[in-house]
Amino acid sequence: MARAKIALIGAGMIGGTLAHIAAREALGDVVLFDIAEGTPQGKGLDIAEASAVFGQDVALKGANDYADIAGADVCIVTAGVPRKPGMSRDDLIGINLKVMKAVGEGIKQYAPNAFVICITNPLDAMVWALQKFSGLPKEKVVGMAGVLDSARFAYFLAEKTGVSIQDIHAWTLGGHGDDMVPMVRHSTVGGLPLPDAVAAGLLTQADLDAIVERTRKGGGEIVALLKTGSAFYAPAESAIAMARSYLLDQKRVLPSAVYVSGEYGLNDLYVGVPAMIGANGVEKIIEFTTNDEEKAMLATSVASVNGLIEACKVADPSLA
Ligand code: A3D
Repeated sequence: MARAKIALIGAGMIGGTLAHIAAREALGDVVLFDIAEGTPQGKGLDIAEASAVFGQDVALKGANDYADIAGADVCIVTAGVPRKPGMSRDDLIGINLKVMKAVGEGIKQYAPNAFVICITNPLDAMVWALQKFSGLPKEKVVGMAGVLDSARFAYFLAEKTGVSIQDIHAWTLGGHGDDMVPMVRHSTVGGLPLPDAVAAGLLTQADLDAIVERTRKGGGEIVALLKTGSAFYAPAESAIAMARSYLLDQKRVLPSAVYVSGEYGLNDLYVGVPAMIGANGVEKIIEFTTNDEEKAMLATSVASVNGLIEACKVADPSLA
């Protein structure tokens, strides 16, 4: 059987890391596409040379022409600009919306059957716009944010409790902004929901509150440290988990920005919810029970996402 073809639209920090991981685990042949000349070719060649050491038979190619993504099974989109210190994700709309238009048209023309994972910020609005610009089915266009935000939540819980990261399951829902919703009652340490983990003395309520806050600001913490860009290792790992679930029909339930039609009482937007990803793309949305407090937090987060979508419609009236 032919190897899968993975097109990485954007060959910057996340794009290069995606290429490295995809090649190392032989998830498929990789095309790195970017408007910058030389960068995708250089990164592709560097990783191809590394394949002689890590021993996988995969092809890597750098490209500046959308024709090279033809027939891709998966497209992962990181094209655009990342945050600098002092910027919010929302400050990126002006530039990145134009980029999504070009990318959406390229995917529509050359890879209309692909499963598309958007990472470009502000995430929930950009994936919404990318789906519109590409015209691909909504279940085949998703955004990566929840896997990353939940990974940060899980890591902070592991660090505080000393429990193996493998035995922690953490969930964040809502938009990918500072008002995201870490789901405390649905997240577990060693099988214990977090309120029970506090009662059992694995961490204090103050620890938990601080971890929730740190999770919400997790992206900004890395931006402040790096100074020249935003996180890339954990975002790349997170998108690969989503691509793997699609390519291998794993049907993993991963918090993802997906198009909602009535789930959680929400309609006609992309927002982070637990989604089962398999060979057909988003195959099911899992609805957690939500109490009044969680509903209110979700409503605040959704209001932010809707605000970004409205800003996109103003910036590009063809989206209205
Ligand atoms: P960076 O290293 O700057 O790479 C972006 C690449 O996009 C550069 O190589 C550019 O040349 C390229 N590019 C710009 N315009 C175009 C275009 N029109 N067509 C093709 N390529 C283009 O950024 P990065 O890889 O660190 O981050 C990429 C995006 O991901 C940014 O928007 C970040 O804000 C976002 N991001 C999202 C998350 C989420 O969890 C959602 C996390 C981290 C970063």
